[in-house]
Amino acid sequence: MFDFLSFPVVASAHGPEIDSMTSMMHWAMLILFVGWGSFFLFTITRFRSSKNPKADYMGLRSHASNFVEGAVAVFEVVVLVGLAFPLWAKRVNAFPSEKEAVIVRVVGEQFNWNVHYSGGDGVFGRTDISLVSAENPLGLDRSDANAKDDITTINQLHLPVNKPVIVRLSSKDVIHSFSLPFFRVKQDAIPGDIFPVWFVPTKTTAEIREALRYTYKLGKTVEVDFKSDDFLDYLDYVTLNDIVNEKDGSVVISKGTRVLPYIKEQLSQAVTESGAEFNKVKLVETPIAMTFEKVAAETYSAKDGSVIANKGDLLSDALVPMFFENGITEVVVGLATPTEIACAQLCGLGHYRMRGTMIVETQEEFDAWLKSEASYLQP
Ligand SMILES: [Cu+2]
Repeated sequence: MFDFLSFPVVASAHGPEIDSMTSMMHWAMLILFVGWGSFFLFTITRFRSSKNPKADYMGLRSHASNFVEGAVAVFEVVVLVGLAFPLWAKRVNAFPSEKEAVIVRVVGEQFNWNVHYSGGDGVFGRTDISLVSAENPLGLDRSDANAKDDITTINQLHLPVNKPVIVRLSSKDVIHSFSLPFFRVKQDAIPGDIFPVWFVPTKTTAEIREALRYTYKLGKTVEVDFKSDDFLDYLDYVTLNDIVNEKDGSVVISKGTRVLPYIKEQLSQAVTESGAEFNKVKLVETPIAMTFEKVAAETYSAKDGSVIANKGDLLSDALVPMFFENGITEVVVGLATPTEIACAQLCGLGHYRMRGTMIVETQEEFDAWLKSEASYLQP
């Protein structure tokens, strides 16, 4: 069932329990589906009009169906009381002690996640709705003694691995939902209320990236003449040589550029402005997913030993000609930010871009990040 449902990598302490619960629920629903489906088929066959031309006003005489219904009800009570309630109670009651946990406030708004750390003193500073502005989205009162060392970010949540986290969740405007798929966390953020959520991340972002590696292949190459060929047929391609205006030798489109509609516009503009003529351009088929928000999962070097991309470097279309020229046609990549905060409530027109970056790192890396953030605070 796990494979069939293709759960994402699990990266929190309570995650496996949620997964087995989800899996069990699917088995239970499958049993109910097959059971009720068979019952339905049985009744429409057994009581079809050709065999029962006249309605029987007495109805059923046996009590078998009562037992079936009773059994289904008992089964559902067992699933709820025996499995679902205890697991849920564990999630909402067994909170870690605040001394051991990292406590962070997260406030959703259209369309950002505002993150608030209490800083060195461990006490959150005063916030006031009248202080909310574009520069101070949390309305933090910096004149309050407890607020002086507080760290706030927009869409940047850093957490240490293997340490309990308590997120105090709220919203400024509409209902959002704080969703961390790898950590099996999802909680609605409701304006005017604060909901605590807790979990223990057990994998770092780097480990999750390592667990999710994708291989992309460069495809066929084609030579295209801008004058006669329609560029829009080549949206999956990247240029392998510059497109040069042959009249004055200027480069209009440099190599390593994805063939997107704006290229056509740029070229047509050059034609109308100066009657430009262009050389033919060689293109290589390159999946968009290969270079979109991806990092190299291995180090790739050119034939002369120089590095094209180090492991962990962000990939771009500009690197594609270098891969191609050095005979690298298969590139293993990782997601640049596999761990994101997603908003799982349709919260408005900009809902799709309500993504926060979440970085789970070692305690040392986390401390270093807090320190570097604190260095921006004015004394
Ligand atoms: Cu939202």
